[in-house]
Amino acid sequence: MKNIILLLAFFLILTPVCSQELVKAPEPFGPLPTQKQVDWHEMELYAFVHFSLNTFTNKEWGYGDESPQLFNPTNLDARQWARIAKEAGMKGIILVAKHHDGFCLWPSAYTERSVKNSPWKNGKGDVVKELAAACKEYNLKLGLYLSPWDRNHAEYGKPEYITYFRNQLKELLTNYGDVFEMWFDGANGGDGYYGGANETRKINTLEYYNWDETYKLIYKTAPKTLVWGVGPSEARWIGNEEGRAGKTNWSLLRQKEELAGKVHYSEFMSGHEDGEKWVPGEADVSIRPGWFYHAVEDDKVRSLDEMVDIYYESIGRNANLLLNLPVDKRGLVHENDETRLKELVTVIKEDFKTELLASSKVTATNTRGNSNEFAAQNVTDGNKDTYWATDDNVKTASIVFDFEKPTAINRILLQEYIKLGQRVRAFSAEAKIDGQWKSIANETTIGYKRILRLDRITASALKINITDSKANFVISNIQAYNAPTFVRIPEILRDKNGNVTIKSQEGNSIYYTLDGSKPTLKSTLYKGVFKYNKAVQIKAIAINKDEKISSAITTAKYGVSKEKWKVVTASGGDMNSVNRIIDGNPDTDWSFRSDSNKLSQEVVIDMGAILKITGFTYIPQQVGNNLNLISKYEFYTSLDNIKWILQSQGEFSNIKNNPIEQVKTFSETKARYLRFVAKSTEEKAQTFSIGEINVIDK
Ligand code: FUL
Repeated sequence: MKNIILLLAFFLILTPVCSQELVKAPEPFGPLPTQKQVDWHEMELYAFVHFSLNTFTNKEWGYGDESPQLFNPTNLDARQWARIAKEAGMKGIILVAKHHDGFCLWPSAYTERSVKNSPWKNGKGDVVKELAAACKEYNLKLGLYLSPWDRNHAEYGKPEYITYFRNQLKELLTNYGDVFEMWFDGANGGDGYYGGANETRKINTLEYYNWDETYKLIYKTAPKTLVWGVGPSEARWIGNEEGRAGKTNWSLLRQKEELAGKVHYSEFMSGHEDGEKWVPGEADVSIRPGWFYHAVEDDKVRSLDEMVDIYYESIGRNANLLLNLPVDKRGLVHENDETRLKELVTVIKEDFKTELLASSKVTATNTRGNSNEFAAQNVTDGNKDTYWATDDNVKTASIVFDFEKPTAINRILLQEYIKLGQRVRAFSAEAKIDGQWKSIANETTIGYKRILRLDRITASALKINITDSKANFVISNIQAYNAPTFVRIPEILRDKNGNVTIKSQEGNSIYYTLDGSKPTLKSTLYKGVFKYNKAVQIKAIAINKDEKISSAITTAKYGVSKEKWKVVTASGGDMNSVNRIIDGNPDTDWSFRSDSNKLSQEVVIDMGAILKITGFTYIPQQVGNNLNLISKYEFYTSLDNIKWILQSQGEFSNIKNNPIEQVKTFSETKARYLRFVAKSTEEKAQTFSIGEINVIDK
């Protein structure tokens, strides 16, 4: 008997050991993430804070000559920023410690251009230190942005500046605890103050900074820091400032080619399937049009619809989301931004409230060595370290989730086990509806995380087919949800003549108000285009009658309509289409070519009546590839088209990366004629374009 027990014990111990030895884990495939990068992927969402002299000068890019005396927040509270980030489920905050104008938010030992020469806390303050403490208190990670381009520094462009830059890096990486991400922006070289030289300095980004050396210094000083942006970085820009990744998104990049200047940034949205290095995408976007706070944007915080789309098109497409919350002159995140962020979080929480696959019966057409260790059930066990894997060379397979009863679904979430590489090239989804399999999605990459937003279907089973993969594949997680119906906000458009159109998804009813009050079911029902050519604030909601739910509110503010506006003269271009710049539709544009001898080009507009105005806006071309953006401008007004007063001049900063409506304000003035002069273009090209010109007349 004793022998039998011993024998049994022997088999019991040996059996699992043997089966483990029989079925080996899949071999890693292709470039792999480092543990630092895996941890970074898992952060998913974190905040960006742009706050500097620009906040006080109302600029997006400072020229470099602004006085540090202007930096004077009345109520700076980094704990408020941290609280808001934490409550939104963010995992960290990246602070712009130095932007392109060279002003430092910490009292750097290497320059006088910092908080120490500002009135804030009598020059004794340190914003980086306050944020580091707040992050610690709220259990958030701290990241820092140090602009390589410095429009103030006298030696920018010379080797001495590189020493200065590296000294500052060392300060930031040694004095404030761990820095999870170091952010190096790509804007480099151009005109600036440069210690009083007031000139244009061009540099070759890849050569000038000697990034290899700079990176060595970073890793020696702070090995836990992940470096983003220019140089041989560990994470890449997503190629736009709208927070959107490509549907196909590889975490790989041909970085060698990129460093040789052979990769266009538009390729960053999708990465490179054959990239030799793991360089995942980070989607950055501001919750408002600009990166820095501008009071005129208080009512231009991105709509909830847009924020939800951004979430799904960044985190839902294998990218991290770096969401900017500009800090205002008080030193606080504005209430409107906080409200919108809370609304976003509420929607996302509701969307992912109840997971539906964990209780289903899971089967797969192939399981690596038929082993439990790699079984299909691992994708629903809630453990990120277990996975479903297929046999070597099995690059296509299906996994089926059978429900106990028909289940409504409109979201599917998938994750590859990225520690072994990113492999899946294509997958599809099918739902069993009334006994028939019906295709509901055909997609490409998965990566760390992919989320599909689908029309709601009610199915007795769900099937995911991996239809193309670089190698056998390794899936760690598959989930499904039934998110509440999201009624999209209506779109309000008003043309030149004051004709208002309000659009919504099919089947919804629209209600609107014209007096600034909140629209409800009792407000006016929209029945079709109506004319309203006076200054007005239109608010509208869409209501889904079947489900009795409404959208968020759309607000559109207009001055007097452009009914009487005419383009009087333009110095070039097609005069037949010039009215596109005043047709109320930013998506239609007009462009004109300048001849090489004449760099300034202008348009003169007659508003048909004298108006009191406090500013103008330029909407660049919105549709197309080469947007022919204007970078420097002058704006004049006149009562008689003879005597002109210069009201505003300067640059449209950052217009290339963020081609949004450019708002320029000035003191109230009476005007009938407007003269907009384009002094230069972003690409130094000869072609200029304008989507729309507006005035601020309220
Ligand atoms: C850009 C910069 O030029 C902007 O000012 C901003 O900091 C943004 C995040 O990156 O390229």
